[in-house]
Amino acid sequence: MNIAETSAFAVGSDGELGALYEGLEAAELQPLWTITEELLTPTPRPAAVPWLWTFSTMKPLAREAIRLVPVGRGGERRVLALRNPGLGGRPYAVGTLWGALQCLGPREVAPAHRHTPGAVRFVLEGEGVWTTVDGDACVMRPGDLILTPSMQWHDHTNSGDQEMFWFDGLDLPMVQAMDGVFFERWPGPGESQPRPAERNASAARRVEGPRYTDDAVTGPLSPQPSQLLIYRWPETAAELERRGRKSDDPLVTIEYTNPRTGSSVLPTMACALHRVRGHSQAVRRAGNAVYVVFSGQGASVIDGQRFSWRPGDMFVVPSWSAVEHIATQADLFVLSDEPVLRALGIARRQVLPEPQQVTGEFHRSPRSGEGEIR
Ligand code: 1HN
Repeated sequence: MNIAETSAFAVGSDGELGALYEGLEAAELQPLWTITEELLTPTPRPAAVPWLWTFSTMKPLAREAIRLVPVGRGGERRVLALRNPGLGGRPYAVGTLWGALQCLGPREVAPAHRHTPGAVRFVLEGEGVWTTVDGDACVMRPGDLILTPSMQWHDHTNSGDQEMFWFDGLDLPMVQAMDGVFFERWPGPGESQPRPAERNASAARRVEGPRYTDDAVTGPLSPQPSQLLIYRWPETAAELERRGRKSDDPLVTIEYTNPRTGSSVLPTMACALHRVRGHSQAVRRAGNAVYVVFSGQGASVIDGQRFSWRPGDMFVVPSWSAVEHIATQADLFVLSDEPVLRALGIARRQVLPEPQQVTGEFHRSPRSGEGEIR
């Protein structure tokens, strides 16, 4: 350690200071005045970078994985994780959220397990799969949102002859950061939960309260996940239509809610749907988000870079990045960690007065596999 640099205000002799720093070093103590990394940044500086994964790249690879790699005990799931290039090889979409494309081939079953991280699934393509969540077989169709709250047993069964593709979002990086990961395999008999007599029980059960709200939920923060596990696309679409007719905003947003509490669907993660029909205002938010394009073509400008997208594409907006969306008509599913920021009392949003200057186009070169800005 360079004593001259660290002792600008020090009053002791070099010998005394040297002994102090040696003592601190030996005691595994680090004085704050020698920490060069900026700890208190004026605004968030996420390590994750804005990024986009196209469905046209992911789907053929997923199909090859279906052909070549069986799903079963060990891997447990056939999942292609969105690995943000800013995160040093960790398999996370952004610092706090896992995002992935999961697929199952005809007649495949992904075995039952449970874990402390909670999950959501947003279905992209195919039919014939149901996810059994604590004994409730939730049938999955495109546009549906299915919840797998923390520590509920879950397995996926493809009973049909189609391949099926869906987006998985988990709070795994957050739970990992809290050193709170627990995981258990289904003890049997069999690898999956018994086939339930009843299907979609959570949706059939009468649950009072609205299933959607405008962006964002203002209800009480709730540690309870939603007991409703399925939010069907036709209901979501009807809600978007209804709210869209009442406003001429280029962006219609609804947040899926826990009908019993009015809070986010899971304690750690919020799910929303953006209907883009024009050019939305640029906004920043504290907290990270993963976007999944459900329908339509368009583009998002993230911190000045333009990301063009089509159905099935997935992209990320790291904390405090400015984002605006442009489309004639498109539906974007959005997963965020905002409930945690709200619980901590540190949620923030800022609407920018002007659209951003576009300084580059995000382009992932298929040959080198490198993302580049053109
Ligand atoms: C998991 O359990 C699933 O159940 C998907 O489908 C993705 C990623 C990390 C850890 C557990 C699933 C997962 C996961």
